[in-house]
Amino acid sequence: MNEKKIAAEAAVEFVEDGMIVGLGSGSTVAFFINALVSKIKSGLKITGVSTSQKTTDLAKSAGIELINLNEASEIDLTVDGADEVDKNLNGIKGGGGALLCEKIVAGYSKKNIWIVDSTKLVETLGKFPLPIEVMKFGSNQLFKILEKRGYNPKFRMNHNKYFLTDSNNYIIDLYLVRIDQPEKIDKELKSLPGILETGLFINIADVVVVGRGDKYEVLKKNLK
Ligand code: A5P
Repeated sequence: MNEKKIAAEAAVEFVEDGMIVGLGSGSTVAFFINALVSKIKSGLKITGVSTSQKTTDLAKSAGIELINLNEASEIDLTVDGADEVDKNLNGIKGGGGALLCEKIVAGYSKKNIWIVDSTKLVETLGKFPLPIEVMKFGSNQLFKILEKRGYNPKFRMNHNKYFLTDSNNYIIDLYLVRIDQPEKIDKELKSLPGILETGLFINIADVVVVGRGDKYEVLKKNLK
């Protein structure tokens, strides 16, 4: 069975009538949108807030009503994917390049649920390259600093051109291998001029729904 699909279909049960729902980005969220549409067809009423152009296109073509973040009174729940999740439910996101808007929407959501397949669970974050969204302006200077600090940066490319985010910025992926202190590196990176956001999502997910084989499990923060 497709574990992403299983997790996505399980997460739909967290959506209640009348909610404003943040819609993350990526292939797992695409399954979630499909599952949500089935519920909408059977009478569920929700309004979506998208985190990327791809999700906007998908949700619109599926007939989901969307408003933008500025128009939303509040976001009841955001459902998003992740690239890695550790046992504290901290994660790396941004494999698809949507991390900046994903983090903004998550930050203004009352509850955040991640949907992942079981391969995304890790002991320590960092095997997945850490994406950072950076301003084009001065990005070569920033790159040199990241290299000097041993963070193995690589500009993300798309068909021999710089990959551009929805906000027209660059992504630099950091090949760190392991991140023992996510908070520390997040703080350090954010202090560097030109870094708009990092793909480290710390203390954001309240619940992670993991597809495992043909079942799913629900992980919750210890303290919540
Ligand atoms: C998009 O930029 C990412 O943060 C995605 O949420 C993440 O890469 C998960 O993607 P998949 O669901 O495609 O694995």
